[in-house]
Amino acid sequence: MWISFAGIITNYKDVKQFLVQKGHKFRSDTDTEIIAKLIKHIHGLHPNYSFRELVEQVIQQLEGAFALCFKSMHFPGEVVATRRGSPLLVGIKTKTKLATDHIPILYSKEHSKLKDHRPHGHEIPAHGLARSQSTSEFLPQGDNKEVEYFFASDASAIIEHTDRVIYLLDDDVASVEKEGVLKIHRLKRTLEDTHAREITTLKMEIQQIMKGNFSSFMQKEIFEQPESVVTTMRGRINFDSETVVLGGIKDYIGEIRRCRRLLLIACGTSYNSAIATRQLLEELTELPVMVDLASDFLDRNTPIFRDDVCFFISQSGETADTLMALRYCKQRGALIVGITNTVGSSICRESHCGVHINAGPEIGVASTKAYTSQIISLVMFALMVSEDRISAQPRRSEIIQGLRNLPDQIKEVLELDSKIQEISKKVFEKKSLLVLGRGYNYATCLEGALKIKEITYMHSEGILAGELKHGPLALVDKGMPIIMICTRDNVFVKCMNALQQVTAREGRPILICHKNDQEPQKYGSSVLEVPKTVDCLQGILTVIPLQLVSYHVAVLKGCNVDCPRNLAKSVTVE
Ligand code: UD2
Ligand code: MG
Repeated sequence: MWISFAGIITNYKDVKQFLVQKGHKFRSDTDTEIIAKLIKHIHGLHPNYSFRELVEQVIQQLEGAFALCFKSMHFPGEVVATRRGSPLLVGIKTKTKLATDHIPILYSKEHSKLKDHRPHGHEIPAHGLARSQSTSEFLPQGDNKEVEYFFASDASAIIEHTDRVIYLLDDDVASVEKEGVLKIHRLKRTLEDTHAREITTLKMEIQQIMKGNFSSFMQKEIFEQPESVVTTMRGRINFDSETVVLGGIKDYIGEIRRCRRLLLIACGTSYNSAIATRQLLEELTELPVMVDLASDFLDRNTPIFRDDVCFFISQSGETADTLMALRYCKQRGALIVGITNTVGSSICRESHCGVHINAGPEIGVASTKAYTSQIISLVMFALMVSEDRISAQPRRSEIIQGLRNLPDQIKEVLELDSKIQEISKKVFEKKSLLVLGRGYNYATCLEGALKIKEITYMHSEGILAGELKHGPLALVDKGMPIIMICTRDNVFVKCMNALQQVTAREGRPILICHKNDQEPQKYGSSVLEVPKTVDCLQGILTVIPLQLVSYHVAVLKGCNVDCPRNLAKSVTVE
């Protein structure tokens, strides 16, 4: 059985328990496996059911939101796909024109759940068409009857193959049977049914479909963050019981708790996500945490031990330096944990275990939503490791509730967009831009400055506010553009101190601070107010304004936002 699954099965535990009682054995904790075992179970009860009928039975037992695609060695050459709550479409590619632009829906005769005897193969076609008629209509005209079908969640995945698609509705069951004919079935006829699914011709360009209403992928991805952070957490955090389970790590948690130290190794933005979470990892795991740039780590021939746990963070899972550092640590017997966005990537394959950040494909070269999802993945890891520490419970609870509110707060930050565009107009012609902060916001400074360098080609530097008096203060005068992050956390007083040093030298920083916090605001030339969250999550809300600053400055300077010069999405060359 081959199943492609997107979404979540909410009654997964009940179904699993039922199947275990029936004697089925499970190899994983994935909801994909319960679907496979369920269809196997029903097939055992009803060996005469067609593939499509089996799938119809399966989805009646499932609750949740899903898009599913099935193949089986018992039904060679057949595919069945269905959806509920998650998008699914069928792309159709033929050599010649199709005879029709709609496909009628076939209604299976009413049958109750798992009923034993039911008439086989009785379908009531819509509009009283004879069954053969309704399906043969769908074949391509002419001699070449070759048809290819593509099943995908999004048109962008198939547009390079065909521009003709059928968008399936909830509980539609689409099947391609042996003769290559596509049929769409529904179990029951309901009043609002349209009796046919239209074949839509996608008129937009590939890029446009994928970008939607945004001018670039980067902008789209920035604005996707209220949703991408949710998909990162989906199925992993239970906000009511305040439990966190990372399916890919849980079998290794004992070994991780007993380790000597944690090493986080990465490049660029992924490295910044390690900086962003280091403090929380130290706090919740009570382990020493080392953070390294992969290239520097390799240059140093760093000592690595069998009881080290090494994390390798990479959006693409192919970053060459990170991968080489992984192999170096693996050879020395350390436990290798991947944090990747790409299923099946090299880092994912070569790691012992890991977390898929599930941020969705990231196409813009400058990473945005992957960064926030990397942070959340590492935070979830810290929460999971500390689950058994009683003294950590109030802190864990505060963070989990913080994560729950994060999507709405990100939306609020995104509403600053037009204000940020105005601010960008004031700085885009400048030579340089300093980003100052400390504590949990230090990573935001590094990441903000990296975004600005990367896509606007302007010099920018993230500076730890604690280092100001050891050199960087010399840069400050009234002409130097500065962004400063100053939120109410345990380093707020120190930040205010740095802010005053800057203003004493006639610096007029753009401030990122908490909503309605008057104290820092009086020192700013302009202010970007963000909602307050738990200190260790604040960096997610403070980095978004900087992602937007870099985006708007790049647009104002006429730079290619998605493909900055000299840079590639996945850095696989040495
Ligand atoms: C899995 C399924 C998900 C859903 C869920 C239900 C996959 C890819 N994910 O998600 O679709 O069914 O279960 O509970 O099928 N891994 C590495 N290195 C990495 C990243 C991951 O080895 O860099 C491993 C990881 O240890 C695990 C597997 O890949 O064995 C899947 O990781 P995941 O994070 O997608 O796992 P999970 O349980 O959230
Ligand atoms: Mg692996």
